[in-house]
Amino acid sequence: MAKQRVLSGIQPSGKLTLGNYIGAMKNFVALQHEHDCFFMVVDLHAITVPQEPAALREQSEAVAALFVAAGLDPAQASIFMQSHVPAHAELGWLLTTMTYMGELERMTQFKDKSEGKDAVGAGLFVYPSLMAADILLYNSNLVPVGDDQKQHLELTRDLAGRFNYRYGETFVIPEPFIPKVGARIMSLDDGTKKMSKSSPNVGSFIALLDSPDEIRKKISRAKTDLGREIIYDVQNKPEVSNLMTIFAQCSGQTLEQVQTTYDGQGYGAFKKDLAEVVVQALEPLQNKYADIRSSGEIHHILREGAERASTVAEITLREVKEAMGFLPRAH
Ligand code: ATP
Ligand code: LTN
Repeated sequence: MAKQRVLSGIQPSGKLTLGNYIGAMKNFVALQHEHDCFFMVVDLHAITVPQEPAALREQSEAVAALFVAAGLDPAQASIFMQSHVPAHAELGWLLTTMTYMGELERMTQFKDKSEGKDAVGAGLFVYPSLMAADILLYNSNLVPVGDDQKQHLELTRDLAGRFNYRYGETFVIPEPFIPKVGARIMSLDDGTKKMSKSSPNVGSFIALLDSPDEIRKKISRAKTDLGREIIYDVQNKPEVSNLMTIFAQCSGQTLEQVQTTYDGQGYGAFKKDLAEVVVQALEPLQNKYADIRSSGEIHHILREGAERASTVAEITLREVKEAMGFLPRAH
């Protein structure tokens, strides 16, 4: 049987966080051996909010290098920049014309990111149609993402179904692949908000490239709930539950094991151990990252990835345009 196709993307809109790693990248790495994988740096998505050109360039290369540092093998998975494959922008437009305003108005990511701002780019609004294009171009079966992307995946499925209904069977309907534990790592300063790389408070997230001392400082200052028990109870103890999730994901233990170990102990001892667990989990990734950046090999990896991705994407785009009635260009 043919391998299932897996695709996902991460925005180069800031420094990648432990949330990106636990919610998404860890699964990219786990899926690469048994599946036909495409992982991209979604730079066209990042510009839906203003980006400074030099920062965008640096963060794009950094995210690609982090993919490899986290354990993605370019021989197994195609790693590429979204903007290197023009078919994304083109299918994005075609699908935008089929997306209803009402659907986009319901997207919570748009509501969150536009709230309180008076100049919001139209790209932020139509962003989910571009994400649908990213996924559908590759006939992806599985899309590993964190919990916050569920709604965008639902829209992608609806658009694929709508297209197939109007123009004939063209797209595969993708399934989200969301981890059971760690699908929504919370902010260190507010256990009810998602840890976000674009937060103005750097103390609210752990960046994958934070130094051991920064990690220790951020965890010691992380907000904790009232009381002193280490209990997993998301309703009543969101902050501690989040720290326990991070502990479990970085140590390979279950939440039950973490709770048993710290039964009867206070926050101080727990946080101290948690910092060391996170430092140790990130150490190999950080070392590998430094090697990859200094070798410059990422450019070669991205070139090969874009070639493989373009081959697949162009075939789908041609089929889509033909199905919709575009006049083919004569050779
Ligand atoms: P921002 O926080 O700046 O809005 P983001 O990190 O949510 O950006 P991406 O970089 O595109 O956006 O996210 C990449 C992947 O990481 C997505 O699959 C997303 O669901 C996942 N992810 C992001 N934040 C978290 C989190 N706090 N917990 C779990 N998964 C997350
Ligand atoms: N919308 C996602 C990033 C993203 C993506 C994708 C994820 C863009 N295209 C395709 C999976 C598949 C986000 O904001 N995290």
